[in-house]
Amino acid sequence: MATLFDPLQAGDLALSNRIVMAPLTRNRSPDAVPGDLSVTYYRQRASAGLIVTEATAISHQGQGYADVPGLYGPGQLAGWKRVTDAVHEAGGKIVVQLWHVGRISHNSLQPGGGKPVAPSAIRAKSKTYLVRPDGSGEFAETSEPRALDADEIPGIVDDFRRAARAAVEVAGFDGVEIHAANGYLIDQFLRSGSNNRTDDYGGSIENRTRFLFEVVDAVAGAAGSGRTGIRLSPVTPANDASDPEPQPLFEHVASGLGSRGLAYIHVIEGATGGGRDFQQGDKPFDYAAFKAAYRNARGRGAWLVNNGYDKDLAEKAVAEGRADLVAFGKLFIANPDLVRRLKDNVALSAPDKATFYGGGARGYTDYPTAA
Ligand code: 8OZ
Repeated sequence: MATLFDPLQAGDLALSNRIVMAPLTRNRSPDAVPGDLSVTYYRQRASAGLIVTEATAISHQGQGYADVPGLYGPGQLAGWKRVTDAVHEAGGKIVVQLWHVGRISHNSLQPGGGKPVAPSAIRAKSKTYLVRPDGSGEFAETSEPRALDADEIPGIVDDFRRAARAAVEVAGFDGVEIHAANGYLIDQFLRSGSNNRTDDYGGSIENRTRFLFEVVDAVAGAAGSGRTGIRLSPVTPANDASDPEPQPLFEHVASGLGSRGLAYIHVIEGATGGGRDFQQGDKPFDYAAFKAAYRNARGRGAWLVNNGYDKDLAEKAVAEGRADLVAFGKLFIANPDLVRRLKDNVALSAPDKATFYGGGARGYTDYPTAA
């Protein structure tokens, strides 16, 4: 029977255990460049079987929050290279999460102060995080987006491709994770609540999933399919994501991914950071059927699950074969040596919410490792 502490080959990624550090936005990269503190933070957590970095913008247009990192400028890539070198020296593996926020942004963060872009000009009932000129943080309503012209879409796919290539060739990442979850650009195309297009990218499930598959093919072509994962959140309401019929939509996604040779599929079960049994539409989401759709389409990637897992639930999921890998978020914030603590049943530290977003070393690099 598999345990959390067994190694796993996920595509081209040879992982030393089944415990994954979930992507966690921390807003500590001024000018979108990860600095010394981020080098320390990720190095401290290198015993994870795999680190997925915080969401990282593929372009200036893909930015939606203050002080989140990017992958589109030389300083950003050099900053990340220092992070990947540190993680590799400590024996870890690290992939970067490729992010375009779409409508979850603010004019003040966009090139030329323009409107954020989206499948349709539908404003999200959601907030973003900005930093005031005096350095203090504030949550602000997301701005009204403009609908992308169909002829702008290939350029965004190219931005994903370029970021993926730079991530592995310049920044030294072991691979990339496509952020297709939590109500950001790819998810906005998927769901009818944010996509009322009448062209090839809207309407039918086939059309709403077109952008996702174009991005997957571009990224997998650039980084290598065995070094590419994808994150999905079939029912999350995060960032005003809504669709009354997630089951057929996400089963179509799962079967389309099956033939693409990806390293792993990362699934947020329920409401991101909230209830695991959260539901959209009139039926509970059937995660087993979703996974079966992937396997039936010859998908061989690792199945990575996330959301509210503790040691018990994680051990069960892996032992029963429901999952190959389990991602932990908040527990990794507060426990840099989470793998050892879970293995040896060492008490866990509790994370401090007040220091999740923004600030410096406090609540970021100062959580102790167990004696
Ligand atoms: C929390 C705060 C800001 C962004 C996500 C990238 O939900 C995020 C995020 C989370 O995927």
